[in-house]
Amino acid sequence: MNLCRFQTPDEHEHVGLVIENQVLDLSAEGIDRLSSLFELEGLISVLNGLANQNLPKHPLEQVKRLAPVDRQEVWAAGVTYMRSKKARMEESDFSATAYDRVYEAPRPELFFKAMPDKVVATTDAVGIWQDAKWNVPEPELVLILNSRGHISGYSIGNDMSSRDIEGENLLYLPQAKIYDRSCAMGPFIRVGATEAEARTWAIHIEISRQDKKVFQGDTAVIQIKRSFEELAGYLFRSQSFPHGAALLTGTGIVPPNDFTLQVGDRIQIEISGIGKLENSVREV
Ligand code: DO4
Ligand code: MG
Repeated sequence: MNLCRFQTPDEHEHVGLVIENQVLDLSAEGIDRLSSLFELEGLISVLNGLANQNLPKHPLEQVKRLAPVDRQEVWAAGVTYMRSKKARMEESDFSATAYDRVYEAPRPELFFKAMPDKVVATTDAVGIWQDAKWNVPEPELVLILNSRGHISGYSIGNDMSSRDIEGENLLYLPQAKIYDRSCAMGPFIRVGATEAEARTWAIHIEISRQDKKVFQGDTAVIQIKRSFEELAGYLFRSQSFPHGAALLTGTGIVPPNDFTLQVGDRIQIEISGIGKLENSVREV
């Protein structure tokens, strides 16, 4: 089952349950926040009940999709795939040992990424820093966590990164990672899948420039070194999230070192159990 946030022409925000090519408007039942929905016990049976009611429907293609977070802080894990560790060790000489160590250490790398209203939805543009020379998308599985730290669902995220800023000095990581339009998420939140099922999913990215493919890459969720519980457990250790949190789980796809995004590029990220997140690129 897939949930989404969407906007109607009157600019009101709604919560929707996606059934085939239709969005069932849950706001008609007084459900106007995804974060509140994830606090419910027995979410799947609640959604099954709602699916059988005669709620207003909209064709999926005709609604403006919003990022599927409303009050959740967005965090990210890093260096959770061998590919990410190797790429980071290459981009920076004096930070190389930090990446090597964190990959093996009990404590994962976790960093703050975005407030929910700064997250870009599918079909909107992600941004590249105006003074960065080496910019890449990071296609990542997102864990949607409720206030108790339980996984309520999964989404697709893009942890946009400026590799030259990050590589120059590890202390610049927040600038390489946090700026306008540096995080995209969507198109849905997939609910009802177990961690074991999510670990069978494939991740695929394609980047095109003037309708020509300039990069494609693949990885598999099973390659993530740490369990989801371990990542979520560290995030919720000594920190509370009254509205829940979204946690990007790290990238396993890094384009070759001579690749950088350009304004106008199109990025498509697909995760087999969820769908496709599509964004263009603009300068910010
Ligand atoms: O340590 C830098 C960031 C790592 C990251 O974002 C990733 O591995 O996905
Ligand atoms: Mg990342």
